[in-house]
Amino acid sequence: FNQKGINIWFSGLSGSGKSTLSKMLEKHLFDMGYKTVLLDGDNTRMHLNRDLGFSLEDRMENIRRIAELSKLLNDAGLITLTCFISPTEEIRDLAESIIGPSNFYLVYTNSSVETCIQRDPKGLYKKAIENKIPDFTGISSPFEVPKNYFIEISTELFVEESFERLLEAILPEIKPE
Ligand code: GGZ
Repeated sequence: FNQKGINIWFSGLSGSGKSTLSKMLEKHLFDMGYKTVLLDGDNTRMHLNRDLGFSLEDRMENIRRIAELSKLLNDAGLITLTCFISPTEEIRDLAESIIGPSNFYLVYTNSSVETCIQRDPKGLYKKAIENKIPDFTGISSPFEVPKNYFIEISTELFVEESFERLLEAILPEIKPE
């Protein structure tokens, strides 16, 4: 069927649930027959963006490339799910302007820094607090809360509940014409 190639852009702190939610959503859409691509730091910072670090300048370039890639995939009719901290308004505005406002759905995964520190699945917050990782978002590098978004998901709730809310919001947007 003729699907709309849109982008679902997850923004939030490390450990705020971007990957968990986006993977659940991708699986659900795939099972419904949609063609999707999931992009995150794990599959892009090692390769396409391996020359980039975590200064605000490098994050901006990281997001610029991801948004350009998403745009190409969206134009080919694919639904992209992109999971990047994308910590500032300027960075998110850049992504939106490249992808195009009508195809850009910002999902803000909202967890407090305290909750993320408690979860800390990779031990990165601990290292950042000990000054072993510089420019760490939420500790030594800023995260600006998005002013505008398609949906805000508080990931302090149960994950199933968060996912159901997200799905309910997204499905009407991607219904084939
Ligand atoms: C933030 C960092 C940093 C620093 C390494 N700050 O939880 P993770 O490990 O798997 O996800 C984080 C990922 C963030 O990369 P993004 O490309 O999403 O960032 S941005 O959108 O701001 O460009 C984290 C890991 O990389 N990581 N060092 N200093 N996260």
